[in-house]
This record gives sequence, C-alpha cells and structure tokens, in this order.
Amino acid sequence: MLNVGVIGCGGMGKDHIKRLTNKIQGANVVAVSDVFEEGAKEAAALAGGAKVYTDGKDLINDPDVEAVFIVSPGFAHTDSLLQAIEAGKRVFCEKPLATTAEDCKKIVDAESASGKHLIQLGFMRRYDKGYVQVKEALQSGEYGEPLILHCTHRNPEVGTNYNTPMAVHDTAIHEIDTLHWLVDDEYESAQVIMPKVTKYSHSELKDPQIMLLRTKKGICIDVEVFVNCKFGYDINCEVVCEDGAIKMAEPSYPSIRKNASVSTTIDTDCFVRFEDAYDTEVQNWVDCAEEGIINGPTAWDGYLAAVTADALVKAQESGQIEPIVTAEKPEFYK
Ligand code: ISE
Repeated sequence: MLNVGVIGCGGMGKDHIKRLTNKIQGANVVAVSDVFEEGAKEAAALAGGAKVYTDGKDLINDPDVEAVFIVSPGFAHTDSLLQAIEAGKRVFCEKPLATTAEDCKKIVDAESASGKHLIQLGFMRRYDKGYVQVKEALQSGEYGEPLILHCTHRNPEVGTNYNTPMAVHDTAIHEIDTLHWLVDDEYESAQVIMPKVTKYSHSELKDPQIMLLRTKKGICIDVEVFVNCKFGYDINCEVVCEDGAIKMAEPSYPSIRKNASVSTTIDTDCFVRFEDAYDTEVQNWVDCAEEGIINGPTAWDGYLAAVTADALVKAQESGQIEPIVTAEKPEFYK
C-alpha cells in the first residue's frame, strides 16, 4: 500500500482524493493539506479521516507520507516540488509543473542533481485510449511518416476571467504535451493566427485562435482553440501520414434517430471526456511506485511545455513565427 499525502484540496484535489480512495488499487490517502483548513478537513473526510495540514511542507516531511500528490494552484508548485525532491519523495504533480520556464528549469536541475526520478506530471491525455490508439497506429509503421496534424480543442464556454494567454497556458498546453509525444518529435517554431472573434467573447479574450507548431522533423500542426464554442467539450486529432490518415476515435455514445434526424452526444467537460485517462494515469503512477520508476510525463516534459507555451504567447502578441529554443536534454531524462 502506497501512503499518499495530497496537497491542495480544491475541486480537482477532492476529485483526486476520491479517485485514490475509491478507485485506485494499492494507494491510501493518509494526509491532506490546504491553506484553507475547512477545505482540508472536508477533503480528509473524503479519505475516511486523513491527517490535516495547512502547510504543504509539514505534509511532505511527515514520515507516514511515502509519496506526495500536488494539486495546489500552479504558482505554488515550485516550492512543494523542491521540498519533495529534498525529502526524496515520489511526486505526482498536476499540470503545470510551474508557471515559468525558469522555475521549471530549477525543478529539472534539482531532480537531476538528486539522482532519482521522482516527479510524474499530470498530462493525462497520454493515457487516453483514443490518443494511445493513434500512437500505436503510427508506431506500426504501416502508414509511413506523419506529415500534418489537424487538431481541435473546443470548450463550451469559459469563465469571464479567462483571457488570451490562457488559451495557451490552460488549454493548448494539453496539445503541446500530447502531440510531440504522439509523433515522437520536438518543436521548432510557433505561430498564432487570430480569426474573427466570436460574439460570445470579451475584450480580453481573442477566441477562437489557430495555433501552428512546426516540429524539428518538419511536421506541421494546426490546433483550433475555441473556448466559447457553445456546443460541447470537443477534442479531435487527425494525423495525415504518407500512406494514410489516422483520425482519433470519438467517445462512444449511441446514435439516436428521432424526429427525422440522427444525433449523438458530445461531452461537456474534460472530467467526463478524460475520466478514464485520469484513472489510468494515477493507477500507473501508483503501480510504478513499487518498482521505483516513473514512466509517465516527467519534469523535463513540464519544462518543454513551458518553453513552448512561452513561444506561443509571444506569437499571439507578435503575429510572427517565433522560435522554440530549449536547453539541451540532460542525460538523466534520456
Ligand atoms: C482546463 O484547465 C483544462 O485542463 C481543460 O482540459 C481545457 O479544455 C480547459 O480549457 C482548461 O481551462
């Protein structure tokens, strides 16, 4: 049994606590922490009475906590990650790794200096069955080399505080991680094209956006990010290859005939759309603890995502093609 301490007891934190407690095999939530004590107490009850902390550092240093699950807001990740590395404890950290590329680099350096692979990052799409099927098809070699990726990332709507850079940091960040993993390549440059703005947006948000990424091997990727599309949470990905085109399967719902039309369901949020992916990634993290390995997205992937996101945000402002320049991948992550 892996004894886990969870830092951050907001909506997502509680969701993960329920998952770890009720669904995942081989894990036990023994401690929770949140700066808001009431939230931590509610979360502790979900875990059947875990210890309550208001300081994440105390949770990390609790000898009963074998592994740490970080679900606090992104700006608080760096401190907790560095403390966990110092304590030599395994970590699952929800995305983002940190809010700046500089902090991500600090974390990567600290983890490599510790000599132990400790951090898995919560980019859950790598565990989604649809993406896994596309990756397996690509790896089969039957369709030749991938040339172009057409993707959409649509949300029905977003809160009024959601602004233009968040289309990169909160939304396209998933494609940034998943797509380079899918085609096993690295990004070279970024560009953003701004179409006419939907009437459902506001002055601080350009919506929709078309984000273009080019990889080092020359693969061109277009991602339509449209966060007020109104009709659903709609994620699509098609890979055009030399000998065929592979389109990711849509979630399976019945096709219903009624009133002279045929309809099917589209999910409305990411928690339903990627529920299985969340379960699989967390189970995988727990299973790998026994062997002491990390086989999901690493801190290095978090650093790459942060550098790519910075280039896309720069491109949103400049309208130009922006280079994506990363540090050399350390031996430790190869
Ligand atoms: C949210 O944080 C997510 O992770 C969702 O997958 C994404 O679709 C949404 O735009 C983000 O705000």
